[in-house]
Amino acid sequence: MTDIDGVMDAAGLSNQHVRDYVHRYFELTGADRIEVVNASDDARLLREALDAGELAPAGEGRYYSRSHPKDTARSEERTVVATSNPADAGVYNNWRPAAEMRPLLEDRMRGASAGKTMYVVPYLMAPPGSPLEAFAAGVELTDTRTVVLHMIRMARVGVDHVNDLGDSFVRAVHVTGDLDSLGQGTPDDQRWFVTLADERTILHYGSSYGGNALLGKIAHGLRQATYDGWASGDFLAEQFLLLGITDKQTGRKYHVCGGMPSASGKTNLAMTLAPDALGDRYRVDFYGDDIAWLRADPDDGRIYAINPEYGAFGVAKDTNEKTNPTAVEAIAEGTGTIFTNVAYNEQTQDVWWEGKTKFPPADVTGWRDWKGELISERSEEEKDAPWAHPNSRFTTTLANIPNIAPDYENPKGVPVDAIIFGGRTRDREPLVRAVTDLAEGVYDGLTLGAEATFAAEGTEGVLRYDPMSMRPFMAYPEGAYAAHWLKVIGAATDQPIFAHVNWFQRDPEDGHFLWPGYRDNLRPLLWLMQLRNGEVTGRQTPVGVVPTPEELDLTGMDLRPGDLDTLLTIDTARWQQEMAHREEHLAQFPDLPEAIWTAHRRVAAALDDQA
Ligand code: OXD
Ligand code: MN
Repeated sequence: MTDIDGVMDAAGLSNQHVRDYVHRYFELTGADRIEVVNASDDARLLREALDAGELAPAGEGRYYSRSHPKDTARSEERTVVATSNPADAGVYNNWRPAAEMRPLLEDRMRGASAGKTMYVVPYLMAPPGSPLEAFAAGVELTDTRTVVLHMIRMARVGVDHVNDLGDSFVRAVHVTGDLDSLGQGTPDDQRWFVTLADERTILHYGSSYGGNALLGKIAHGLRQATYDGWASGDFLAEQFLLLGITDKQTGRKYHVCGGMPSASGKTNLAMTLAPDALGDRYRVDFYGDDIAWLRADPDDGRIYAINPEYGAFGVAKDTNEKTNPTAVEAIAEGTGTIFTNVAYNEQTQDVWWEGKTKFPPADVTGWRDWKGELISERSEEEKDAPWAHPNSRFTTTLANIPNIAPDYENPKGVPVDAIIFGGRTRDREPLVRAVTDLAEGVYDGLTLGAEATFAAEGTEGVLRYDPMSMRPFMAYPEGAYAAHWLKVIGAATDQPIFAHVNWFQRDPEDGHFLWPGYRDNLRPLLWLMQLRNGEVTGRQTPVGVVPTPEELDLTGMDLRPGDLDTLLTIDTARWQQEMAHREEHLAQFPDLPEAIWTAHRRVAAALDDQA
């Protein structure tokens, strides 16, 4: 018999509610052993994982892991938000009754950790002392050691975060299951990833990868938190980046947060630096690349944001010196980074992914792809297959990011000057358009989307809408979500400005990107700050305020003649088409606040006037 209480005593885990919860799931899952984890256990757990072959060394102080090949990504179709109130059903949250899902998950989990250790991981998803701390604590129970190592990088981990909390922590249970035989992606799929939002309980079964398994991140930091933010009326939890810009000349500091659907450059923007030509004047600080929690502060009437995470779980693909130099430094040797599902060379302990360098290593000796197959033994048909999985990742703590903001742990968070949305659109969306009205800003977020890139994703040129980039994390109905946005931001007397950005416009003739992107993306943000300060006026269009060509600081840039004009032009006819799609998209959401429809109609009428 495992002496569970003895282990918890020895670890100083004194919260009786946590202890009862651990007992219950230890018995249910049938684990053999139990261990309570603190961040200081990292070095020992790394050694154990290396000895067990769960990790391989990837140079000094870096590690490599492979997931099961059937377990490489989030699985939206198996992800459910369950509560006891059918009125919580939305369009995107795959709502199911809690009374149905809890027994279903507990059945799957029963005995499924036999022979394994149950790791008890107490964590905090906020800087300690944050006004939102009450929503941030959780205890993950997991039967996979590499999940623990990821949690130590992605969240603040230790018993002190939960000992004094009574019952107010999120119960987050992760059971891996037998990944060989879960019928992933078949009609007999056994996996379920469930957030029992009104019970503040997360039950995930059938994966050991990413957000399916690191429950502090997406399941708690987004799904549970967005529900808590709504239920409490206190805050918003969004899949947002957060960065700071300091004007060294004036000493002013600005903060920008915002959402972008996947593959729209969010991580690169979050970690960006100022372009060389503007580096003497501006410094960019990193706060977060994936999640922000926002609240109105009664003291100064501003919106404050925190990044609840402690690390970055970044997509490796295309990360290199040009696209993201700060990430390259943050995952260098000595950083404790864990790479998952990239290519690995067991002889040199090197890692590689598509886009790390222009071409893969010429000498393929020792290289294995993400599935562990030797590149040198690939057949003719396999020879062009990617070496790394497109969703391969690096996991590193925030402190490794070279331009981490000095005040990133400030419990209060930072005041937000602008909220931006940005998709990947080849035409129509200008480089930047500012929206100064709250309802119109929320409307813009609700109609955010990315172009369908493959036929399988939809019709070419039609957006796959991804409201606020939260489509996979919505936890309650979209109408209520919009109303909650209006309420939280509306409570601020000094509100952020909204803007829509697009780095991906292409020339209709030859397809070249009109804007170089990457570090130059700071320039439209600087213009936005000037607009907010009243230093520029821009040009009013039916869809917002766009810069005049003279207002953008293009020092050191070499844009092709004519490209800037196109970047700042509103194509009224294309916008009118888009308005019809938007109407259909928004009509799915019953109870959308009238203010959102009014904003939609106002934009539509302004476009019609211009046509
Ligand atoms: C995601 C992530 O899946 O950030 O969105 O991991
Ligand atoms: Mn994300």
